[in-house]
Amino acid sequence: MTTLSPDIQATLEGQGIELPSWAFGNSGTRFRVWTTEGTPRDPFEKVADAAEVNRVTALAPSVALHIPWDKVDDFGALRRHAEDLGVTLGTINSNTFQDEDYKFGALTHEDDRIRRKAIDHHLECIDVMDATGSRDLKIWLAEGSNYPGQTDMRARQDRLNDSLRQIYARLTGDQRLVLEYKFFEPSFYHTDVPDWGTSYAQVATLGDRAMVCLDTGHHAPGTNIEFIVMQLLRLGKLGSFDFNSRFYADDDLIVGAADPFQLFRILVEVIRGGGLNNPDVAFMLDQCHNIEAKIPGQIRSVLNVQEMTARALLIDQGALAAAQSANDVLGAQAVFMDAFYTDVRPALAEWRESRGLPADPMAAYAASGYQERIEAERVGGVQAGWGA
Ligand code: AOS
Ligand code: ZN
Ligand code: ZN
Repeated sequence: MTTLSPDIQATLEGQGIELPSWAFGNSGTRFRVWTTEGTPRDPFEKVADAAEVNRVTALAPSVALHIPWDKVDDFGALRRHAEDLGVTLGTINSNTFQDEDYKFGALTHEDDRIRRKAIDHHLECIDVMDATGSRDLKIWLAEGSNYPGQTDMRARQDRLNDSLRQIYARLTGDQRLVLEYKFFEPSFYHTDVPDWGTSYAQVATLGDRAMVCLDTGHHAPGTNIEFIVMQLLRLGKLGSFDFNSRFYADDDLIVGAADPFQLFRILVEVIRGGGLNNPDVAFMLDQCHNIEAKIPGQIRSVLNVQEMTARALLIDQGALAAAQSANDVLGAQAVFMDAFYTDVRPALAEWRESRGLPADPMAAYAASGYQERIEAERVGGVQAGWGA
């Protein structure tokens, strides 16, 4: 059996993956939102479910919130509730995609009233961050256009920059702004932040506490995502990941399910570029569990990240560097693939047990009775956000 060296164990011990509150709500596609028994009825129950993932894995110490989906009267109470359950409240995600006013843009809108409203929403999100103790404000913008000639793309970049500057100016202490890019959807001709270059160009004008968020589902098929990871880490501008996997578009499926090798390659660059415990980078999931059980779906997801991280840490870096310097193409590739093909699951199970955790977190959750309890207790759970 493969063993994990004390160095690898120490690195893995520091690993933390933030869970999205919306992963615990009902979700679906534009055709149908499916319901699941036991779905949380409010943000307190979403946080409780996230804490359950952490209880059996010790891998998920924080929960990201989405405003207004997770709006509560007393964010201090939500924070205490999270802390009582052994987790913290993490990234605050803004929402400018469900209001009629934003049909033609929000932070880029030509109409000052609407742009002001969108900026104010972000300022409110920072108020929430003050109450929750969150570090990051994550901005994903659903704006753009559907037809060539429809809009002045350049003027929109200028308005976006002005809006972001106003939001950035409200941050205090170690708070940060992370700007997520996506090359399509809901707009199909252009989006205002389509790629890492645009996100970088925008945040670079703001200051050190403005960073890029990379969602693994937001690239054209065939894109070398690990190259982007490398470049952003090299530039000191990778602020966060939204991990998920995709077959076709922004599928938001379980990370590592569609292409485990891509996840491995990304984690190799994370390790190369400053390490897994790099304080600049927040590792988050951005997933929805349309048809599978939600809490086990999140457990499976964080375990997938842990397994691929362990494999990436197993690369014989000395042998790889030697092969690379010698331009030994096949030798270098063999070293790389040896690590990828190593089954680390038995070693991870043993290591978990040595730390007082369940060897098999999926089985431990299934045996815990938690699922049966929430199915009995919760009636009328809410969907992840759409229409909520
Ligand atoms: C949208 O495609 C993005 O991935 C965002 O991160 C979004 O806010 C999140 O998926 C919740 O809807
Ligand atoms: Zn995302
Ligand atoms: Zn997305």
